Amino acid sequence: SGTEIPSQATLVFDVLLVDIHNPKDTVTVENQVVPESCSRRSVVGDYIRYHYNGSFLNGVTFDTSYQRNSTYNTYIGMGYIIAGMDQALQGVCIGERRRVTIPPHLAYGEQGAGDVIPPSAVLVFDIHVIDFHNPNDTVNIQILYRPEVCNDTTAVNDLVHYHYNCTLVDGTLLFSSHDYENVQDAVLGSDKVIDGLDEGLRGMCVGEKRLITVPPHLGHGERGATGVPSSAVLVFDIEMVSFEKGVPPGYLFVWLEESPANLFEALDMNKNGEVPQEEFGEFIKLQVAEGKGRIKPGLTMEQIVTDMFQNQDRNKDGMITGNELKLKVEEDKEREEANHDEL
Ligand SMILES: [Ca+2]
Ligand SMILES: [Ca+2]
Repeated sequence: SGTEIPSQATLVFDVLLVDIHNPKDTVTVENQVVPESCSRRSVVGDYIRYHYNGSFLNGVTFDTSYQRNSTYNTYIGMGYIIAGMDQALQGVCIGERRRVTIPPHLAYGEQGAGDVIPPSAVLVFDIHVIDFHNPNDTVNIQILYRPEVCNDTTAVNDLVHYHYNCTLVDGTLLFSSHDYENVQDAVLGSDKVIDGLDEGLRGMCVGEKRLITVPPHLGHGERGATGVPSSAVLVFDIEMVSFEKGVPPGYLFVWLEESPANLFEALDMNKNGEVPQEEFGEFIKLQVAEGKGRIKPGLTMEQIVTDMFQNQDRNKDGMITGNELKLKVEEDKEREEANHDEL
Protein backbone atom coordinates (compact mmCIF):
# COMPACT_ATOMS: atom_id res chain seq x y z
CA SER A 1 0.00 0.00 0.00
CA GLY A 2 0.96 3.63 -0.20
CA THR A 3 3.53 4.95 -2.55
CA GLU A 4 6.65 3.23 -1.36
CA ILE A 5 5.78 -0.32 -2.35
CA PRO A 6 4.58 -0.66 -5.93
CA SER A 7 1.73 -3.01 -6.65
CA GLN A 8 2.66 -6.55 -7.57
CA ALA A 9 6.13 -6.09 -6.04
CA THR A 10 8.00 -9.06 -4.67
CA LEU A 11 9.36 -8.21 -1.23
CA VAL A 12 12.67 -9.46 0.06
CA PHE A 13 13.26 -9.40 3.84
CA ASP A 14 16.63 -9.65 5.43
CA VAL A 15 15.79 -11.22 8.80
CA LEU A 16 18.02 -11.43 11.79
CA LEU A 17 16.53 -13.78 14.37
CA VAL A 18 17.33 -12.11 17.65
CA ASP A 19 15.36 -14.24 19.98
CA ILE A 20 12.72 -16.92 19.93
CA HIS A 21 10.82 -18.75 22.60
CA ASN A 22 7.62 -20.58 23.20
CA PRO A 23 5.51 -19.89 26.29
CA LYS A 24 5.68 -23.62 27.06
CA ASP A 25 9.48 -23.59 27.10
CA THR A 26 11.25 -24.65 30.24
CA VAL A 27 14.86 -24.28 31.28
CA THR A 28 17.16 -26.27 29.04
CA VAL A 29 20.59 -27.50 30.04
CA GLU A 30 23.46 -28.04 27.59
CA ASN A 31 27.23 -28.33 27.51
CA GLN A 32 27.30 -30.02 30.86
CA VAL A 33 30.73 -30.84 32.26
CA VAL A 34 30.39 -32.83 35.47
CA PRO A 35 33.49 -33.59 37.55
CA GLU A 36 34.40 -37.25 37.99
CA SER A 37 33.97 -36.99 41.70
CA CYS A 38 30.56 -35.73 42.77
CA SER A 39 29.50 -36.98 46.16
CA ARG A 40 26.48 -34.73 46.37
CA ARG A 41 24.22 -32.63 44.19
CA SER A 42 22.70 -29.32 45.17
CA VAL A 43 19.17 -29.21 46.55
CA VAL A 44 16.70 -26.52 47.58
CA GLY A 45 18.02 -24.66 50.63
CA ASP A 46 21.69 -25.05 49.76
CA TYR A 47 23.85 -21.95 49.57
CA ILE A 48 25.80 -21.82 46.32
CA ARG A 49 28.76 -19.82 45.02
CA TYR A 50 29.07 -19.76 41.24
CA HIS A 51 30.48 -17.81 38.36
CA TYR A 52 28.36 -17.03 35.35
CA ASN A 53 28.37 -15.37 32.02
CA GLY A 54 24.92 -14.14 31.01
CA SER A 55 24.17 -13.53 27.33
CA PHE A 56 21.32 -13.22 24.89
CA LEU A 57 20.58 -15.76 22.17
CA ASN A 58 22.62 -13.61 19.75
CA GLY A 59 25.68 -14.18 21.88
CA VAL A 60 25.94 -10.65 23.33
CA THR A 61 26.95 -10.74 26.97
CA PHE A 62 24.81 -8.57 29.26
CA ASP A 63 26.39 -9.47 32.61
CA THR A 64 29.23 -11.56 33.93
CA SER A 65 30.49 -12.38 37.40
CA TYR A 66 34.02 -12.83 36.06
CA GLN A 67 34.32 -9.10 35.53
CA ARG A 68 33.52 -8.50 39.18
CA ASN A 69 36.16 -11.01 40.16
CA SER A 70 33.91 -12.56 42.78
CA THR A 71 31.35 -15.33 42.66
CA TYR A 72 27.62 -14.77 42.81
CA ASN A 73 26.38 -16.27 46.08
CA THR A 74 22.80 -17.21 46.88
CA TYR A 75 20.45 -19.72 48.44
CA ILE A 76 18.90 -22.09 45.92
CA GLY A 77 15.18 -22.58 45.29
CA MET A 78 14.02 -19.88 47.65
CA GLY A 79 13.07 -17.15 45.20
CA TYR A 80 16.12 -14.94 45.64
CA ILE A 81 16.96 -15.19 41.94
CA ILE A 82 14.92 -15.52 38.72
CA ALA A 83 12.83 -18.69 38.67
CA GLY A 84 14.75 -20.25 35.76
CA MET A 85 18.10 -19.83 37.49
CA ASP A 86 16.64 -21.17 40.73
CA GLN A 87 15.75 -24.33 38.80
CA ALA A 88 19.00 -24.44 36.84
CA LEU A 89 21.11 -24.46 40.01
CA GLN A 90 19.39 -27.51 41.48
CA GLY A 91 21.04 -30.88 41.02
CA VAL A 92 24.47 -29.48 40.17
CA CYS A 93 27.81 -30.88 41.36
CA ILE A 94 30.61 -28.81 42.86
CA GLY A 95 32.88 -27.89 39.95
CA GLU A 96 30.20 -28.53 37.34
CA ARG A 97 29.83 -26.32 34.28
CA ARG A 98 26.56 -26.07 32.41
CA ARG A 99 24.89 -23.76 29.93
CA VAL A 100 21.27 -23.04 30.70
CA THR A 101 18.75 -21.31 28.46
CA ILE A 102 15.93 -19.59 30.27
CA PRO A 103 12.72 -18.42 28.55
CA PRO A 104 11.46 -14.93 29.53
CA HIS A 105 8.52 -16.19 31.62
CA LEU A 106 11.13 -17.82 33.91
CA ALA A 107 13.41 -14.77 33.72
CA TYR A 108 12.44 -11.07 33.48
CA GLY A 109 9.23 -11.54 31.48
CA GLU A 110 7.60 -9.03 29.19
CA GLN A 111 8.91 -6.20 31.33
CA GLY A 112 12.59 -6.98 30.99
CA ALA A 113 14.92 -5.35 33.48
CA GLY A 114 16.05 -1.75 33.21
CA ASP A 115 18.35 -0.96 30.31
CA VAL A 116 20.00 -4.35 30.56
CA ILE A 117 17.36 -6.94 29.69
CA PRO A 118 14.91 -6.11 26.89
CA PRO A 119 11.26 -7.21 27.14
CA SER A 120 10.64 -10.95 26.56
CA ALA A 121 14.33 -11.79 26.21
CA VAL A 122 15.58 -15.35 26.35
CA LEU A 123 18.67 -15.55 28.58
CA VAL A 124 21.62 -17.90 28.28
CA PHE A 125 23.86 -18.48 31.28
CA ASP A 126 27.16 -20.31 31.27
CA ILE A 127 27.50 -21.39 34.87
CA HIS A 128 30.53 -22.66 36.77
CA VAL A 129 29.69 -24.00 40.23
CA ILE A 130 32.48 -23.15 42.69
CA ASP A 131 31.00 -24.71 45.80
CA PHE A 132 27.81 -25.07 47.80
CA HIS A 133 26.91 -26.11 51.30
CA ASN A 134 23.85 -26.36 53.46
CA PRO A 135 23.46 -24.24 56.61
CA ASN A 136 22.90 -27.53 58.47
CA ASP A 137 26.20 -29.01 57.29
CA THR A 138 28.63 -30.18 59.94
CA VAL A 139 32.35 -30.74 59.59
CA ASN A 140 33.15 -33.58 57.23
CA ILE A 141 36.15 -35.69 58.23
CA GLN A 142 37.74 -38.11 55.82
CA ILE A 143 40.53 -40.20 57.37
CA LEU A 144 43.23 -40.70 54.74
CA TYR A 145 45.70 -42.59 56.89
CA ARG A 146 45.68 -43.89 60.44
CA PRO A 147 48.74 -45.58 61.98
CA GLU A 148 48.18 -49.11 63.25
CA VAL A 149 49.68 -48.22 66.60
CA CYS A 150 47.77 -45.41 68.24
CA ASN A 151 47.67 -45.36 72.01
CA ASP A 152 46.33 -41.90 72.49
CA THR A 153 44.34 -39.37 70.50
CA THR A 154 44.00 -35.59 70.59
CA ALA A 155 41.33 -33.98 72.74
CA VAL A 156 40.21 -30.56 73.97
CA ASN A 157 42.97 -28.63 75.82
CA ASP A 158 45.74 -30.59 74.11
CA LEU A 159 48.53 -28.67 72.40
CA VAL A 160 48.66 -30.11 68.89
CA HIS A 161 51.37 -29.70 66.25
CA TYR A 162 50.23 -30.31 62.69
CA HIS A 163 50.94 -29.64 59.05
CA TYR A 164 48.16 -28.41 56.83
CA ASN A 165 47.24 -27.24 53.38
CA CYS A 166 44.10 -25.15 53.23
CA THR A 167 42.36 -25.04 49.86
CA LEU A 168 39.06 -24.09 48.35
CA VAL A 169 36.92 -26.99 47.17
CA ASP A 170 38.29 -26.60 43.64
CA GLY A 171 41.82 -27.15 44.94
CA THR A 172 42.97 -23.52 44.95
CA LEU A 173 45.63 -23.34 47.66
CA LEU A 174 45.02 -20.57 50.22
CA PHE A 175 47.43 -21.33 53.06
CA SER A 176 49.99 -23.95 53.92
CA SER A 177 52.05 -24.69 57.02
CA HIS A 178 54.74 -25.85 54.62
CA ASP A 179 55.35 -22.17 53.84
CA TYR A 180 56.80 -21.76 57.32
CA GLU A 181 59.72 -23.41 59.04
CA ASN A 182 57.68 -24.76 61.91
CA VAL A 183 54.57 -26.86 62.09
CA GLN A 184 51.37 -25.16 63.16
CA ASP A 185 50.49 -25.19 66.88
CA ALA A 186 47.09 -24.88 68.51
CA VAL A 187 45.50 -25.63 71.85
CA LEU A 188 42.27 -27.43 70.99
CA GLY A 189 39.12 -25.77 72.28
CA SER A 190 40.85 -22.44 72.86
CA ASP A 191 39.50 -20.48 69.86
CA LYS A 192 42.94 -20.49 68.29
CA VAL A 193 41.60 -21.90 65.00
CA ILE A 194 38.18 -21.79 63.29
CA ASP A 195 35.54 -23.98 64.96
CA GLY A 196 35.34 -26.54 62.15
CA LEU A 197 39.07 -27.13 62.10
CA ASP A 198 39.20 -27.34 65.90
CA GLU A 199 36.59 -30.09 65.77
CA GLY A 200 38.32 -31.88 62.91
CA LEU A 201 41.64 -31.94 64.76
CA ARG A 202 40.15 -33.88 67.69
CA GLY A 203 40.44 -37.63 68.09
CA MET A 204 43.58 -37.82 65.92
CA CYS A 205 46.56 -40.13 66.38
CA VAL A 206 50.13 -38.96 65.85
CA GLY A 207 50.87 -39.53 62.16
CA GLU A 208 47.22 -39.58 61.16
CA LYS A 209 46.16 -37.76 57.98
CA ARG A 210 42.75 -36.30 57.35
CA LEU A 211 40.80 -34.22 54.90
CA ILE A 212 38.59 -31.90 56.90
CA THR A 213 35.86 -30.03 55.00
CA VAL A 214 34.57 -26.99 56.84
CA PRO A 215 31.35 -25.18 55.84
CA PRO A 216 31.59 -21.37 56.15
CA HIS A 217 29.36 -21.14 59.25
CA LEU A 218 32.06 -23.17 61.05
CA GLY A 219 34.82 -21.26 59.27
CA HIS A 220 35.19 -17.64 58.30
CA GLY A 221 31.49 -17.11 57.56
CA GLU A 222 29.91 -14.63 55.20
CA ARG A 223 32.61 -12.10 55.84
CA GLY A 224 35.46 -14.36 54.80
CA ALA A 225 38.95 -13.43 55.95
CA THR A 226 42.17 -12.21 54.39
CA GLY A 227 42.61 -14.53 51.42
CA VAL A 228 39.35 -16.37 52.09
CA PRO A 229 36.31 -15.50 49.91
CA SER A 230 33.04 -14.85 51.74
CA SER A 231 30.95 -17.97 52.42
CA ALA A 232 33.64 -20.27 51.05
CA VAL A 233 33.80 -23.94 51.96
CA LEU A 234 37.37 -24.78 53.06
CA VAL A 235 39.24 -28.06 52.82
CA PHE A 236 42.12 -28.77 55.20
CA ASP A 237 44.60 -31.49 54.39
CA ILE A 238 46.04 -32.33 57.81
CA GLU A 239 48.91 -34.37 59.16
CA MET A 240 49.12 -34.66 62.94
CA VAL A 241 52.83 -34.42 63.73
CA SER A 242 52.70 -34.63 67.53
CA PHE A 243 50.68 -33.46 70.50
CA GLU A 244 50.95 -32.91 74.24
CA LYS A 245 48.07 -33.65 76.55
CA GLY A 246 46.68 -30.47 78.03
CA VAL A 247 45.09 -29.08 81.16
CA PRO A 248 41.79 -27.18 81.49
CA PRO A 249 41.82 -23.40 80.89
CA GLY A 250 43.19 -21.47 83.87
CA TYR A 251 45.27 -24.39 85.16
CA LEU A 252 49.04 -24.81 85.13
CA PHE A 253 49.06 -28.27 86.71
CA VAL A 254 46.48 -31.03 87.12
CA TRP A 255 46.56 -34.26 89.08
CA LEU A 256 46.16 -37.40 87.02
CA GLU A 257 45.69 -39.43 90.17
CA GLU A 258 44.15 -38.64 93.53
CA SER A 259 46.09 -35.73 95.07
CA PRO A 260 47.91 -36.37 98.39
CA ALA A 261 45.56 -36.33 101.40
CA ASN A 262 47.75 -33.75 103.10
CA LEU A 263 49.20 -31.70 100.29
CA PHE A 264 51.33 -29.44 102.49
CA GLU A 265 53.02 -32.38 104.20
CA ALA A 266 53.76 -33.87 100.81
CA LEU A 267 55.16 -30.57 99.52
CA ASP A 268 57.30 -29.95 102.59
CA MET A 269 59.65 -32.74 101.75
CA ASN A 270 62.25 -31.87 104.43
CA LYS A 271 59.53 -31.32 107.05
CA ASN A 272 60.66 -27.90 108.24
CA GLY A 273 57.22 -26.32 108.03
CA GLU A 274 57.84 -24.13 105.01
CA VAL A 275 58.22 -24.62 101.27
CA PRO A 276 60.57 -22.39 99.26
CA GLN A 277 60.32 -22.31 95.46
CA GLU A 278 63.12 -24.83 95.02
CA GLU A 279 61.38 -27.43 97.15
CA PHE A 280 58.07 -26.67 95.45
CA GLY A 281 59.69 -27.12 92.04
CA GLU A 282 61.22 -30.46 93.04
CA PHE A 283 57.82 -31.68 94.14
CA ILE A 284 56.08 -30.70 90.88
CA LYS A 285 58.84 -32.25 88.76
CA LEU A 286 58.56 -35.48 90.74
CA GLN A 287 54.78 -35.68 90.17
CA VAL A 288 55.22 -35.18 86.42
CA ALA A 289 58.11 -37.68 86.25
CA GLU A 290 56.04 -40.31 88.07
CA GLY A 291 53.00 -39.67 85.87
CA LYS A 292 50.89 -38.46 88.79
CA GLY A 293 50.41 -34.98 87.41
CA ARG A 294 50.63 -32.97 84.21
CA ILE A 295 51.70 -29.40 83.52
CA LYS A 296 50.24 -27.06 80.91
CA PRO A 297 51.95 -27.81 77.58
CA GLY A 298 53.72 -25.04 75.68
CA LEU A 299 55.38 -23.64 78.81
CA THR A 300 58.69 -24.65 80.40
CA MET A 301 58.75 -26.35 83.80
CA GLU A 302 60.60 -23.25 85.03
CA GLN A 303 57.74 -20.95 84.00
CA ILE A 304 55.12 -23.25 85.46
CA VAL A 305 56.87 -23.57 88.83
CA THR A 306 57.52 -19.83 89.09
CA ASP A 307 53.90 -18.95 88.24
CA MET A 308 52.40 -21.57 90.54
CA PHE A 309 54.70 -20.63 93.39
CA GLN A 310 53.86 -16.95 93.08
CA ASN A 311 50.13 -17.75 93.08
CA GLN A 312 50.53 -19.63 96.37
CA ASP A 313 53.03 -17.42 98.19
CA ARG A 314 50.40 -14.89 99.26
CA ASN A 315 52.64 -12.60 101.29
CA LYS A 316 55.51 -12.84 98.82
CA ASP A 317 58.12 -13.81 101.42
CA GLY A 318 59.54 -16.59 99.26
CA MET A 319 57.95 -19.38 101.32
CA ILE A 320 54.64 -21.20 101.11
CA THR A 321 53.15 -21.99 104.50
CA GLY A 322 50.42 -24.44 105.39
CA ASN A 323 47.87 -21.64 105.71
CA GLU A 324 48.74 -20.09 102.36
CA LEU A 325 48.35 -23.45 100.65
CA LYS A 326 45.05 -24.13 102.40
CA LEU A 327 43.69 -20.83 101.11
CA LYS A 328 44.73 -21.66 97.54
CA VAL A 329 43.30 -25.18 97.65
CA GLU A 330 39.96 -23.85 98.89
CA GLU A 331 39.83 -21.26 96.13
CA ASP A 332 40.57 -23.88 93.51
CA LYS A 333 37.81 -26.06 94.91
CA GLU A 334 35.34 -23.17 94.77
CA ARG A 335 36.36 -22.42 91.22
CA GLU A 336 35.89 -26.03 90.22
CA GLU A 337 32.43 -26.11 91.76
CA ALA A 338 31.56 -22.90 89.93
CA ASN A 339 32.71 -24.51 86.69
CA HIS A 340 30.54 -27.55 87.36
CA ASP A 341 27.57 -25.29 87.97
CA GLU A 342 28.04 -23.87 84.50
CA LEU A 343 27.57 -27.33 83.05
CA1 LIG B 1 60.51 -27.50 103.52
CA1 LIG C 1 54.51 -16.89 102.06
